[in-house]
Amino acid sequence: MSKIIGNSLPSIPWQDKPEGYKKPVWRYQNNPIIKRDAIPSSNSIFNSAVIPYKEGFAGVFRCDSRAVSMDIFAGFSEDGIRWNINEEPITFLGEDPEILKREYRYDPRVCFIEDRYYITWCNGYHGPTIGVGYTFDFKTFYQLENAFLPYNRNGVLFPRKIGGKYAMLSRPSDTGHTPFGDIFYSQSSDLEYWGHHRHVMSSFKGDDSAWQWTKIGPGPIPIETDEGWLLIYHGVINTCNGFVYRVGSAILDLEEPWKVKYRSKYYILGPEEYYECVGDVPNVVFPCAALTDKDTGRIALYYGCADTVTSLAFTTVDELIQFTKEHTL
Ligand code: BMA
Repeated sequence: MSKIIGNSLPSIPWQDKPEGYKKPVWRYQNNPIIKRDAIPSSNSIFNSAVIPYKEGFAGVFRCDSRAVSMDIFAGFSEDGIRWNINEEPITFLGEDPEILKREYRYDPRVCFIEDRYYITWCNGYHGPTIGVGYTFDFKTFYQLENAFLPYNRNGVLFPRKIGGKYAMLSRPSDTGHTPFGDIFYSQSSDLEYWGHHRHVMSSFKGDDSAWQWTKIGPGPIPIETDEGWLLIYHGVINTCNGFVYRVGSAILDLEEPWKVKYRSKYYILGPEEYYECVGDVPNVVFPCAALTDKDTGRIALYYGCADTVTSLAFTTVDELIQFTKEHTL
């Protein structure tokens, strides 16, 4: 039995695995949980992050408007399934107006560290880079310096310091629909200056695991377990019909997370359902958050579908760690 090192969350959204179902991750029956027009201005709501907050849950949602402007919005839920998303985007307070200028914001992650909720996102600053902010209450938000120079996407914090430093995974990119991409690990003493960069893993060039051939990127905040950090990530293959985004799992060393212990050859979730295959960008599943309950080992995974709606899927720490170890590359 593998163990989650973390908090109890008896109110985690949950449905049991359907009888006879063989795969390690199963979908919520009433997907998608957030429709494309859940707020009046939105064209689509996807690639969003949630976290336990007070008696319920809070989240930061990527809502692309009907002008197709990309921004992030706070939202709240009692059960993690039915969400009330603010109709106005997040505005950040901060010391330097240069940093507060908004170009675009997308694909947020939310991570509780020590005493506050940190938000990272893909932030337009003369090209995509990693924006960093924090909040105590999901009402007032403060923005810090961008973590890196452009171009970078998918900044994902670890939920505690490692080796005395804050730690972040990210995926250096280009200005466009990047046709490459590996995951790197960076460290910081103050969440402002990032360095001591380490390579974690590359896309996989080979038909042993071709779904992650073109590029990969970190997904939810890594889950601490007694076997290592359980990393859920996205992997992309380029096809004659464009990119296809799927989800994979890896286990990273607890104290030196740039060392990959196991990495699954098979994807754990791919576009199969109608709402994953059809939308503004077809054939995309893109995970940005996972809730966990240490008592039961349950994991609830939130993922964007076809760049249009948001869905929920379930697994357990046992299922995923066993699957990743059994089918490691
Ligand atoms: C990536 C990001 C994601 C998006 C994906 C598929 O580059 O822009 O937000 O879900 O492409 O379009």
